[in-house]
Amino acid sequence: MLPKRRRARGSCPGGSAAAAAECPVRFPDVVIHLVESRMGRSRRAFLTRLARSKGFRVLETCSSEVTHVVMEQMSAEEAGRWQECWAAAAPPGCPFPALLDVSWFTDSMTAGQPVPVEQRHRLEVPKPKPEEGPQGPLWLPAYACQRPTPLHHHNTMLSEALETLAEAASFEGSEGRFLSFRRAASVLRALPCPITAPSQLQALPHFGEHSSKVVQELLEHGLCEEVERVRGSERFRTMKLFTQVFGVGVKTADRWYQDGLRSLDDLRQHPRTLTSQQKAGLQYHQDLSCPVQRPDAEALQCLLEVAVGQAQPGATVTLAGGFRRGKLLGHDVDFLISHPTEGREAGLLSTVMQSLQDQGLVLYHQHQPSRCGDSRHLLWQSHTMDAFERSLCILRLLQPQRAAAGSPSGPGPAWKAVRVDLVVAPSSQFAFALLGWTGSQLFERELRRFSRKEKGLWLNSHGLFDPEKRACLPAATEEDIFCHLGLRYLPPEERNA
Ligand code: DCP
Ligand code: MG
Repeated sequence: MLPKRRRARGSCPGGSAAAAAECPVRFPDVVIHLVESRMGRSRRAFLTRLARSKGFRVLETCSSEVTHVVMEQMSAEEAGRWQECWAAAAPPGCPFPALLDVSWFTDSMTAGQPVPVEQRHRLEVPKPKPEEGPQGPLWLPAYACQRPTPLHHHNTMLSEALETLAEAASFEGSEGRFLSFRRAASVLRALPCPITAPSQLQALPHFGEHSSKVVQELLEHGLCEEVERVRGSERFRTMKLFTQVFGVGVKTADRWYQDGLRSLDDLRQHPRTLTSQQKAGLQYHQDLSCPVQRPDAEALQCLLEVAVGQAQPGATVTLAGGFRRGKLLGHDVDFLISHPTEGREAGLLSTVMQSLQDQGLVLYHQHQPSRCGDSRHLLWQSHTMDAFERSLCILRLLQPQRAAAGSPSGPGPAWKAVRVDLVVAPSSQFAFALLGWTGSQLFERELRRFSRKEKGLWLNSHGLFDPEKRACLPAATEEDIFCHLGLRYLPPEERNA
């Protein structure tokens, strides 16, 4: 038998984790995943290194490649729930991996090779009883791109609390805390049922002590003191107000806050150097702070299609961002403009903007020229911003129904200001641009992290690069990209991470 607990450091026969990971794979048909729940993190790390040092392939995350899932001290019910969650997230038609007790693992380590799976190694998994709600630990894959996240979910109050803490952390420039809370909130959004007991969190990824404590407090008292304190604080409220202004990021908002500014009137009255974008953001703030509605997005698409079609016949306008994910409200509307013939998209945007200006529809716009050169070079650059030509606009959207007499909301202005992003993508990069601009932001981030860490591939809105082969992987559709990454395809409505 293997020692139950040993110090992770120095205990691996293969030396360091890096050294063990470099051991050649001797049994390519066997891919092991060790379930951390119950086993514990350090023991799992030890067993992973041990297996790798003996030439076994062990994956940190349970992908469709895994053939043997090894669990320790999990009850049959827990293993059953794990299997249900796995089935919900796995690609259709993907065979179930064998669910095995750690005894199969220890027998294999002793033998120095995978031993045949016998009945005694298999975990008995009870048939699910649909009338019983889950009470024990739930399980989900670690990366948001490995699991569907619908728009409407079962844990809104809990996820909103964690998102508040994530936002507050981002206001303090604490990237690590921001991501921890944001990832935990995203896990809650993806769960197939409401959380009703803290014990259900035990096996979920990204639930550290702090996030678990917040959820526990909410379940027990209906309120979390820390979250309430943050929401009521002057700092949080002011930072939220300022960062919602078009063109204002966390750093600028923080500087204003440190200067003692607290309201938009303070900004307007205080003599200071606002960028032209921020001036426009303040000028139209009242309209821009009201969410854009789906019919507005559809109306904008119609008028853009006309302008784009006139500028270059055959050119396309595709709705991206939150509205493509099925949201009914958004803070802006994101469109991709392209043409099936590569190169014909060049020059299109300035003609379209001129046409919109001639119609009196442009309240503000900032043009950013394309910084695309060699697309392979683009894959080496920072992940945060792509290099497509774009126009960040505030458009005047006509609202005939509001001006009409007898409108239920009474007479109102005949137009409203709406934030619109127009992005031009050449057809060879269109699938990557569409995937990158559909979001959600966390989904994109997780997809890139998954590509890099799990597949060794670099993904951004321009392409997918294999640094070993020094080659770009072509994709005509989003499905092609998921396929390159070995992921089950998730339609936009399931990317609301
Ligand atoms: N995007 C990204 N990283 C950024 C900005 C954007 O990955 N730093 C991608 C993902 C977003 C999409 O572009 O979903 C559009 O950005 P938005 O900020 O408009 O986000 P959404 O459209 O998702 O939300 P909203 O409804 O608030 O507009
Ligand atoms: Mg958007």
